Amino acid sequence: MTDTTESMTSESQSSENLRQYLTDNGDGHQILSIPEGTYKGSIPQILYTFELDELRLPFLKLVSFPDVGTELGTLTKMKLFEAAGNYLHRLPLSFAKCTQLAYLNLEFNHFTAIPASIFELVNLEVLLLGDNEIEELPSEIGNLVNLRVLHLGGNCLTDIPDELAQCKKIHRLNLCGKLYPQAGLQTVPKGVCGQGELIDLDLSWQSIQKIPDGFGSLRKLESLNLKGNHLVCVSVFSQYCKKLETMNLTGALRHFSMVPEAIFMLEGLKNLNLTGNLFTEIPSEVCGLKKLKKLSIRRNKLLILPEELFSLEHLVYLELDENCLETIPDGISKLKNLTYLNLAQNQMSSIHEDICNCRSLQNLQLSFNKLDSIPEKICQLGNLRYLSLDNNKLTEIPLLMDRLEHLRETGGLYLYNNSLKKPPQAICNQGVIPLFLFLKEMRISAAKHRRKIILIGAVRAGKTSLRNALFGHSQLTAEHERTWVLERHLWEPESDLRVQILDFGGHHTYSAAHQMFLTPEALHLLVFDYTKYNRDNYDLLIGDWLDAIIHCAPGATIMAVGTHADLCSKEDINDKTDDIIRKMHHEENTKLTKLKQEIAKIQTFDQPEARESSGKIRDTKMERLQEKMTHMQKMLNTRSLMPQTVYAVSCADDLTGIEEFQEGLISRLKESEEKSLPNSWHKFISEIQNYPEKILPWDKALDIFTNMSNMNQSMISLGGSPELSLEMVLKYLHSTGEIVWFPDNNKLKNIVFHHPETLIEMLRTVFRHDFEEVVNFVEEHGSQADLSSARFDILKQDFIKKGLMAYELLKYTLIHFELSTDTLYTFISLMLKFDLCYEVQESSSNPSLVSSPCVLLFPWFFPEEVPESLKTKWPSRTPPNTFELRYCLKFPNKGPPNFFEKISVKLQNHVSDRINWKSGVLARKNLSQMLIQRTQDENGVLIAVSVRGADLPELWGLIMATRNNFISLLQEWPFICYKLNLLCTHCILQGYEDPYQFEGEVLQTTMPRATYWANWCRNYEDDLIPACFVYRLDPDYQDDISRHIQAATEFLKKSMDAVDGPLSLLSDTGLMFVASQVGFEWTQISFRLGLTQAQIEQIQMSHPMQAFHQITTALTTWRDARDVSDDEKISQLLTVLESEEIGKNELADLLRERYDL
Ligand SMILES: Nc1nc2c(ncn2[C@@H]2O[C@H](COP(=O)(O)OP(=O)(O)OP(=O)(O)O)[C@@H](O)[C@H]2O)c(=O)[nH]1
Ligand SMILES: [Mg+2]
Repeated sequence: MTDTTESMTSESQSSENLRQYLTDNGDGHQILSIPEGTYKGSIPQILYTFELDELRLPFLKLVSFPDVGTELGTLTKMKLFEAAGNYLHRLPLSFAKCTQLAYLNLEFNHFTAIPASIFELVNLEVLLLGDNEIEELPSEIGNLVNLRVLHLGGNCLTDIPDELAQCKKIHRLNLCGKLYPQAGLQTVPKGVCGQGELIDLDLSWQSIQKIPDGFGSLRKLESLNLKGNHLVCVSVFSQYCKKLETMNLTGALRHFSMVPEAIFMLEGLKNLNLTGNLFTEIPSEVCGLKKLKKLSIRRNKLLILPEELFSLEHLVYLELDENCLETIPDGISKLKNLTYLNLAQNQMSSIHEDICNCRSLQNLQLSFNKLDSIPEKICQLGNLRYLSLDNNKLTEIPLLMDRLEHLRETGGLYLYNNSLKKPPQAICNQGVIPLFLFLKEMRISAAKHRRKIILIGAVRAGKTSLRNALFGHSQLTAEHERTWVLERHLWEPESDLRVQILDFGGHHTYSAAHQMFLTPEALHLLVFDYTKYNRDNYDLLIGDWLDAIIHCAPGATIMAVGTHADLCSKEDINDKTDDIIRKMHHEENTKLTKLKQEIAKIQTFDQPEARESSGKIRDTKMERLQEKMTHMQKMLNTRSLMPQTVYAVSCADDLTGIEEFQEGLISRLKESEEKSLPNSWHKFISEIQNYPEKILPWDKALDIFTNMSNMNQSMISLGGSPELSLEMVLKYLHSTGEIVWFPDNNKLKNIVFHHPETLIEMLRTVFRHDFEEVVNFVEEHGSQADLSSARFDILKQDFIKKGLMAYELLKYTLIHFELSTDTLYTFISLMLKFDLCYEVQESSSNPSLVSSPCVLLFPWFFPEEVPESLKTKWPSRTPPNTFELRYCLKFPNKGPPNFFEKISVKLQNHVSDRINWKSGVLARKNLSQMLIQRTQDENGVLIAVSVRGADLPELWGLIMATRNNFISLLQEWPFICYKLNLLCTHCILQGYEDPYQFEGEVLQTTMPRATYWANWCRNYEDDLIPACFVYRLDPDYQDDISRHIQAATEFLKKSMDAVDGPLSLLSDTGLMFVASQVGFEWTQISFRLGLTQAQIEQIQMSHPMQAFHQITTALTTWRDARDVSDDEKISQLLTVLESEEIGKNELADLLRERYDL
């Protein structure tokens, strides 16, 4: 290879090497950017043949440019040249040919003078020459009239030529001096003062003492750095620099002992750095800096801080380290936006608790002080990511420190070089994670107060948001986030207070499950939404929930909390609060009075005189009364005190009222006696919590209890025997919410929910609104539950549509819990105990369930719609030869919670063949039928119970059984207002619209002797009615029962006969009979009878889809509108029926025969 070819090859190779750094930004703009350190000292000459827009050659140790020779070749077309961090000290003259150059960066090189060629580059906009050794700025700088950014900082300039003022476009100018030797500018040069467009000026590390008047031209200045100067006068700033936002005066004010006031007049200032001066105090005028975000006063001699400092509400960053502060004044919590606070290296021996309210703090530096303690509440600073407390004199730290979750993530907790004993310094030195584990353990054993809080109230009341607020942060739940059954959270507001919070979902379907968890020992927070409250919905939002608490947890502590205070005016809140308190107390007083009256009433009954006349019946009655009285006396003795106040809070960002509420809450929680846990009990909790199964059988719990190695004998025999001692322990743990255990009977006692979440999860699995979508068949689980896919589908439909849950489906649904058969049955017993469901004894009406070992009915899942078959199974008129008895229970408001569902449950004992829907049950006993329906209107809730059949004693039996169920259920709510009426059977059988209503007491009274007929119906006093329509027919007490039945049968016959007279064709029943015989041709008939088309359409619209109703209405409308004699009406009807178009001759004949026409 010849020399030439060799050199050609190496040329093309180096060209290739260079080209790999070439990029084209798409629009033909060529950029060559050689990475730092790629070439050392020189670049291949081939570079000068490139045509580039941008050339970047940073930190390549270049000594000269171009490398060899003086020409730049085609490079002269470049617009940007950057060669920072090389060893350049000159540029070739030919550089002046780069006339298109707009950006030139030669920082960190070795220039001692600015190359002359640069002054020819009149298109330069950015010239960066910082950190060279330039000593002079020639007057030619004035040629560069397009300059916008000029950086000459870090050189050794002693003067700036006036010509600089010709560069009128400069907005960033850096003329900072060198730290060593301290340099040159004694004043702000004229050339600088003339820069009217200047926004950012750096004059740091010069020797400026005075600011000249000319400075006033810098009206656009936003940032000024005067660090390291020796100012003696600063008044001029506030006069001119109205736009100043950032000012650095580090070390520049050492001639002042106090921060000069003029600075505080810079109202627009956002960043101020006063570090490294000798200030001993900050004047109160600091409050003038209203927009300040960042303030650094490090390394001064500050002794105290003015309170006014804390009025700077925008402050985010505050550096006060390396001063002589001994304390910080009250009020720092006003700095709501503060994220960084540095107080390290001061003289503080304590810190004000108020700091714990600076909730935004992320970084708090307190090292190198003399702190011997820190406030417990520091643990509220939930946003803290760094907390340095090292090199102090701490002996203990708050036990709740681990609540500062972010410290766990960052590891940013510094505690070394203290004298820590609790926890030991050695543990603290291990790092955040081991320390936090240690703290948690320590707390569990040290907690003196263990309580359960129950958050209860209507759906969307704000319970979950309130819980979040208690945990120290506003976190409003989203619109769709509903609590599902319930959630449990551990809340430790103070280290010796351990609170389990149960947050209930307010949805109706879940409320049935609540009673499992309400206990008298718990503190109940009744939550409602102030914006939703009005005078008419007291019961819905408050009253009903109070009743539920008082019912399930008599004597419990109750506090009332209204949320959404941020959306209400003060007056509104006050008005509503007054109303609520008044109603709560009024209702409670009424109940108390009623209770006392009832007790007094029973006591008079109980007098010896009253006893004397007693027979057998009376004895039973007395017994019942006694029972009732005991119950009522117990109620009287265990009243919960009604809240005296309502806490109005906002859980939104402002968290108004939360602190006050929290204080009130904590003090209520601590009111109960201290219950610290004996060490061995604490060990027991840990042991059972480690038990790996989901449910802990009693036997196993007993095993653990008796075999604990360090359980001392006295503890085991505390209650007399290990079993009794264990019961004591478990009961206690249940009351604190740590476990769930129902010792009421031997069956339930068998399972301990050592993780209450398991029970919650199990309930959730069954009580889910999305059961249909979520629970699907999986072969593997199916075989474990003995369930085929086809059968699964059937059972699932039964559950979704009818609320019937077969044992196999329940087992399948709960398969993940791996429950033993016994445990599953115990869980069923538990649900039965709390009326969450009931067992269907006889499933013959549903052949698909016949083979199931047990079938449960969940009234909460009954279908909403009234079944289609009701109309035929229970026609609105009592059928012929049938008796009907009916009574109604009216509640002026809603009635007790879940009352209808419970009634539905109890009904199971008396009837079979049920059809259920949400507001009704149709059932059968032998040949008697029963219908119970719930309706609700503005007057309240009405529950109507009707029975139909031919066997009057059986009908009375059903009436009395259900009525007794009602009454015994209602005993649980002795204050509930209700009215029970028996409806007049005579009116019902006659089809009268508004049957007469007898007082409910008639059901308790025995029949007057030998009275078979009487005129007791006040609506029809002329009518004699059978006595057994009003008084119950009780075979036990009626020796002449057959005569009563005879009277009733006679009545039935008579009323049937009464129908069959000529005129009775025109009665409602008569016309109903006609209607039953007429079909779609009814409109024709009506038309011929004289009804207009409009009337017919109106009737159709008023009774859509109800043909029978439509026809009957049409016929009665005809009857009532015609002003002719009844005979004429009858004859008109017959004529129409027999007309050619209608041709209902057979019907006409039938009517003639039946009504004797
Ligand atoms: N503005 C405002 N909104 C709130 C406040 N408290 C709750 N909310 C909102 O009200 C709605 C209901 O709040 P939740 O906390 O979920 O209510 P809940 O009682 O837990 O509801 P359930 O769990 O469904 O019974 C949510 O949209 C919240 O964001 C409050 O104090 N102020
Ligand atoms: Mg909730």
